[in-house]
Amino acid sequence: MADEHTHATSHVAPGDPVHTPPAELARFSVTAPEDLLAAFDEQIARRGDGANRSEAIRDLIRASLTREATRTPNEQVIGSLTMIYDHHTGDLTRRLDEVQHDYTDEIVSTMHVHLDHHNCLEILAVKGVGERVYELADKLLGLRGVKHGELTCAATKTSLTL
Ligand code: NI
Repeated sequence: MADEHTHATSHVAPGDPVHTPPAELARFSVTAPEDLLAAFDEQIARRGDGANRSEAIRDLIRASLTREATRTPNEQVIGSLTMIYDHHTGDLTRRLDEVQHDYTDEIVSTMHVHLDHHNCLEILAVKGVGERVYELADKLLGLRGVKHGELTCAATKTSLTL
Protein backbone atom coordinates (compact mmCIF):
# COMPACT_ATOMS: atom_id res chain seq x y z
CA MET A 1 0.00 0.00 0.00
CA ALA A 2 1.30 3.43 -0.93
CA ASP A 3 0.34 5.10 2.34
CA GLU A 4 1.51 2.31 4.57
CA HIS A 5 4.06 4.51 6.32
CA THR A 6 1.58 7.15 7.39
CA HIS A 7 -0.36 4.51 9.26
CA ALA A 8 2.56 2.90 10.98
CA THR A 9 1.66 1.59 14.40
CA SER A 10 5.17 0.80 15.56
CA HIS A 11 4.85 3.26 18.49
CA VAL A 12 1.94 1.38 19.98
CA ALA A 13 3.07 -1.45 22.17
CA PRO A 14 0.99 -4.59 22.15
CA GLY A 15 -1.76 -4.30 24.73
CA ASP A 16 -1.93 -0.50 24.62
CA PRO A 17 -5.49 0.73 24.69
CA VAL A 18 -6.81 1.79 21.32
CA HIS A 19 -7.15 5.53 21.21
CA THR A 20 -7.39 8.30 18.66
CA PRO A 21 -3.98 9.68 17.88
CA PRO A 22 -3.20 12.88 19.78
CA ALA A 23 -3.01 16.14 17.86
CA GLU A 24 0.42 17.23 16.76
CA LEU A 25 2.08 19.03 19.63
CA ALA A 26 3.68 22.39 19.10
CA ARG A 27 6.43 23.67 21.35
CA PHE A 28 6.75 27.30 22.29
CA SER A 29 8.71 29.18 24.90
CA VAL A 30 7.30 31.66 27.34
CA THR A 31 9.14 34.22 29.39
CA ALA A 32 7.71 35.26 32.73
CA PRO A 33 8.92 36.90 35.92
CA GLU A 34 10.37 34.27 38.28
CA ASP A 35 8.02 35.10 41.14
CA LEU A 36 5.02 34.76 38.83
CA LEU A 37 6.24 31.37 37.67
CA ALA A 38 6.93 30.25 41.24
CA ALA A 39 3.40 31.18 42.30
CA PHE A 40 2.01 29.33 39.28
CA ASP A 41 4.05 26.23 40.14
CA GLU A 42 2.66 26.32 43.67
CA GLN A 43 -0.86 26.55 42.29
CA ILE A 44 -0.18 23.58 40.02
CA ALA A 45 1.16 21.58 42.98
CA ARG A 46 -2.02 22.29 44.97
CA ARG A 47 -4.09 20.69 42.22
CA GLY A 48 -2.64 17.40 43.36
CA ASP A 49 -3.14 15.68 40.03
CA GLY A 50 0.53 15.65 39.15
CA ALA A 51 0.03 18.06 36.28
CA ASN A 52 3.08 19.75 34.88
CA ARG A 53 3.41 23.30 33.62
CA SER A 54 2.54 22.34 30.07
CA GLU A 55 -0.69 20.67 31.15
CA ALA A 56 -1.62 23.60 33.37
CA ILE A 57 -1.02 26.08 30.56
CA ARG A 58 -3.04 23.95 28.13
CA ASP A 59 -5.91 24.06 30.65
CA LEU A 60 -5.66 27.86 30.79
CA ILE A 61 -5.77 28.08 27.01
CA ARG A 62 -8.82 25.81 26.86
CA ALA A 63 -10.59 27.84 29.56
CA SER A 64 -9.88 31.04 27.65
CA LEU A 65 -11.28 29.58 24.44
CA THR A 66 -14.35 28.28 26.27
CA ARG A 67 -15.00 31.72 27.74
CA GLU A 68 -14.77 33.17 24.26
CA ALA A 69 -17.34 30.67 23.01
CA THR A 70 -19.89 31.94 25.54
CA ARG A 71 -19.79 35.44 24.07
CA THR A 72 -22.96 36.79 22.54
CA PRO A 73 -21.75 39.41 20.05
CA ASN A 74 -25.19 40.15 18.63
CA GLU A 75 -27.00 40.69 21.92
CA GLN A 76 -27.22 43.61 24.29
CA VAL A 77 -24.88 42.95 27.19
CA ILE A 78 -24.24 44.63 30.51
CA GLY A 79 -21.40 44.16 32.94
CA SER A 80 -18.19 45.39 34.44
CA LEU A 81 -14.61 45.46 33.33
CA THR A 82 -11.99 45.40 36.07
CA MET A 83 -8.34 46.24 35.53
CA ILE A 84 -5.30 46.56 37.74
CA TYR A 85 -2.25 48.22 36.27
CA ASP A 86 0.91 50.10 37.12
CA HIS A 87 0.40 53.63 35.93
CA HIS A 88 4.17 54.04 35.55
CA THR A 89 4.24 51.55 32.67
CA GLY A 90 5.29 53.50 29.58
CA ASP A 91 2.43 55.58 28.23
CA LEU A 92 -0.17 53.10 29.46
CA THR A 93 -2.51 55.65 31.04
CA ARG A 94 -2.59 57.63 27.79
CA ARG A 95 -3.36 54.50 25.76
CA LEU A 96 -6.07 53.42 28.22
CA ASP A 97 -7.60 56.86 27.85
CA GLU A 98 -7.36 56.82 24.10
CA VAL A 99 -9.21 53.51 23.79
CA GLN A 100 -11.91 54.55 26.25
CA HIS A 101 -12.62 57.73 24.32
CA ASP A 102 -13.58 55.59 21.32
CA TYR A 103 -16.26 53.75 23.35
CA THR A 104 -18.19 56.54 25.04
CA ASP A 105 -21.52 54.89 24.16
CA GLU A 106 -20.50 51.61 25.81
CA ILE A 107 -18.81 52.96 28.96
CA VAL A 108 -21.53 54.02 31.38
CA SER A 109 -19.32 54.90 34.32
CA THR A 110 -15.75 54.48 35.52
CA MET A 111 -14.19 54.29 38.94
CA HIS A 112 -10.49 54.77 39.52
CA VAL A 113 -8.81 53.78 42.77
CA HIS A 114 -5.14 54.59 43.42
CA LEU A 115 -4.18 51.41 45.27
CA ASP A 116 -0.62 52.34 46.20
CA HIS A 117 2.31 54.25 44.74
CA HIS A 118 2.32 52.08 41.60
CA ASN A 119 -0.98 50.34 41.15
CA CYS A 120 -4.36 51.55 40.01
CA LEU A 121 -7.65 49.72 40.06
CA GLU A 122 -10.10 50.78 37.41
CA ILE A 123 -13.64 49.52 37.13
CA LEU A 124 -15.79 50.30 34.13
CA ALA A 125 -19.52 49.73 33.97
CA VAL A 126 -20.23 48.73 30.39
CA LYS A 127 -23.38 48.35 28.37
CA GLY A 128 -24.09 47.86 24.70
CA VAL A 129 -23.98 45.45 21.81
CA GLY A 130 -21.78 42.49 22.73
CA GLU A 131 -19.48 42.89 19.78
CA ARG A 132 -18.52 46.44 20.80
CA VAL A 133 -18.22 45.66 24.51
CA TYR A 134 -15.98 42.62 23.89
CA GLU A 135 -13.91 44.65 21.47
CA LEU A 136 -13.40 47.32 24.11
CA ALA A 137 -12.44 44.74 26.73
CA ASP A 138 -10.00 43.00 24.38
CA LYS A 139 -8.32 46.29 23.53
CA LEU A 140 -7.94 47.41 27.14
CA LEU A 141 -6.91 44.07 28.62
CA GLY A 142 -4.48 43.53 25.76
CA LEU A 143 -2.50 46.65 26.58
CA ARG A 144 0.98 45.93 27.90
CA GLY A 145 1.12 46.75 31.58
CA VAL A 146 -2.43 45.71 32.45
CA LYS A 147 -1.63 43.07 35.07
CA HIS A 148 -5.07 41.83 35.95
CA GLY A 149 -8.20 42.24 34.03
CA GLU A 150 -11.56 40.66 33.76
CA LEU A 151 -14.78 41.32 31.96
CA THR A 152 -17.84 40.04 33.76
CA CYS A 153 -20.69 40.30 31.40
CA ALA A 154 -24.09 38.86 30.73
CA ALA A 155 -26.56 39.22 27.92
CA THR A 156 -29.32 41.42 29.29
CA LYS A 157 -32.03 39.25 27.77
CA THR A 158 -30.77 36.30 29.78
CA SER A 159 -29.58 37.97 32.95
CA LEU A 160 -32.48 40.33 33.59
CA THR A 161 -35.24 37.78 33.18
CA LEU A 162 -33.84 35.25 35.63
NI1 NI B 1 -4.27 55.62 39.93
